[in-house]
Amino acid sequence: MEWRQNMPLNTLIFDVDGTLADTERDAHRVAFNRAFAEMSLDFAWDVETYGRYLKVTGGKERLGRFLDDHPQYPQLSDADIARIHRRKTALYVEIVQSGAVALRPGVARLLRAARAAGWRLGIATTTTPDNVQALLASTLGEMGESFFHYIGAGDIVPQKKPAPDIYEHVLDALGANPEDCLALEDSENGLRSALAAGLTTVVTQTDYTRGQDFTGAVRVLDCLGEPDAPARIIEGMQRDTSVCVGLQELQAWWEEAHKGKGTLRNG
Ligand code: XBP
Ligand code: MG
Repeated sequence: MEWRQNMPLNTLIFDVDGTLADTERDAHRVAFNRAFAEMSLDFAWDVETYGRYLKVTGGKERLGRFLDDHPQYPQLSDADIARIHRRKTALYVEIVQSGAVALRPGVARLLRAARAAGWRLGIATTTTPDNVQALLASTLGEMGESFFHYIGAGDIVPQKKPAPDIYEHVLDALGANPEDCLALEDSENGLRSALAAGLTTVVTQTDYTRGQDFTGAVRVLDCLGEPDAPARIIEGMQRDTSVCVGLQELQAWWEEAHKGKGTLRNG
């Protein structure tokens, strides 16, 4: 489309877990284990086990898969899993409200810059809406949610990441064309979801997602960085250079991707 060619990037869509904040190991995992203990379930997830089950997106789905793989434990109905998961959500919210979870480096800076520049902001996440609300309030203040024009979360779509559903849903709600947007993700499942929805994607990896296949991302970084503690580009053009990711960098990478340059290829 000719008219689109000179249109700048104007919309960012953020993943939550792993991208806005490093929530999995010390918040979600801990909340699951507390719920399991309260319900007298005879198992707990250590850091390594939880990391393996992160390939299953969605807390209820994750627990279901774990039980499928461990027939020695009592098999729970979907209703039981949903009940345990509701309790896990309440415990997660308590952890977040205690102030135990911070935004990753550069996230608040980038959100503020995007807002000041009039860009649209969205969230596309697999996690439960209550979790997102609690995280935004505890890290950005009571008005945290107002940074975002639309928040798409959890069971609002039939298929979780790596299916494109949640990104397609958020694009639809924002009335945005994928070509005008950029997604920020931390995981292979998230990247697959964003790419399948047609989005240029930047990955900020975590300890849990390091080493995953990020083919198709326009850049993979260790974080977004701050002026006094820049991020490192791990994969993609300018590899091994330091950068503090701002709107200019995102704009330049997005343009590269649109010109068919810059995205990681297999091998
Ligand atoms: C991460 C997930 C979620 C969380 C747990 O979502 O897959 O399942 O691990 O949250 P994303 P729930 O990276 O898309 O933010 O227990 O509420 O599912
Ligand atoms: Mg994630």
